[in-house]
Amino acid sequence: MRGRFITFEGGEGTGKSTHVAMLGERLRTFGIPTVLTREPGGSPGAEIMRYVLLSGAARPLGPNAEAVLFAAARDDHLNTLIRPALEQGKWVVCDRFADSTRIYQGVAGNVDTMAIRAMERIIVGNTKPDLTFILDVPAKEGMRRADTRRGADGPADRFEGEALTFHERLRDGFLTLAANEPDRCALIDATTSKDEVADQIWRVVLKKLNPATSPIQFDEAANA
Ligand code: T5A
Repeated sequence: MRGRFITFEGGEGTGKSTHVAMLGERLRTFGIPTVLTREPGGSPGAEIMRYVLLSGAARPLGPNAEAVLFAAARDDHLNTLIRPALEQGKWVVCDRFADSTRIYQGVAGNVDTMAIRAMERIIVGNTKPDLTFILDVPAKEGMRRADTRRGADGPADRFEGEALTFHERLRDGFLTLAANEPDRCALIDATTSKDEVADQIWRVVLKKLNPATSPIQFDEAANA
């Protein structure tokens, strides 16, 4: 039986990496083999594309080309890591996935929606997330958190360096996505403490994916 595929989405500094790690730890406590990964990247080939994209080296090529490069990285990641893990019954928790292309390149970068959807059909196909968490904080707060995490001297990457208005468009795009796909997407108020956010996320996982029905042994004792 196929494992479960969970993705985390949202703007910069909303806590995706933090909660991918916290959820992964909780799932493993329950005896569920879990693979934690990220985009862009997650496989050797896609990590090379990550460097090209986040260093800004591809920026002069424009948003259309960047969208194609994100899709190419995703293709490698899906083929070499995500699909094999799901086929083995593992749960895959991924920090960003195809929704980031829809929002960053589509909504904020003005890449044609039909082109983005066509690439998604070809690359993602049926490997759609079972559940997507959209972490929401005001854009200014997200940028403040990302700055703090990076440290005062760390350079901003390709997208962190964009203006506040760009980040506000991203937030609106993610909120619209959550409203349009309520069955798949769970909107999480990520302004509260890490533990409170993690509890909100765990309640949704229990309700929507019920780890007890995982094909892998569910260790109820771990919950005691
Ligand atoms: N991109 C990606 C595209 O444009 N198109 C695509 O298709 C894809 C896949 C990836 C970039 O690529 C773009 C989007 C991105 O710009 P990245 O380095 O992977 O870049 O960075 P991001 O995904 O943006 O993630 P960040 O590292 O900026 O932030 P996170 O992961 O959301 O946040 P996190 O967990 O690192 O937390 C940030 C700080 O806040 C603290 C943490 O401890 C940390 O210090 N924090 C909290 N503080 C207070 N309260 C809480 N509840 C907190 N939760 C976390």
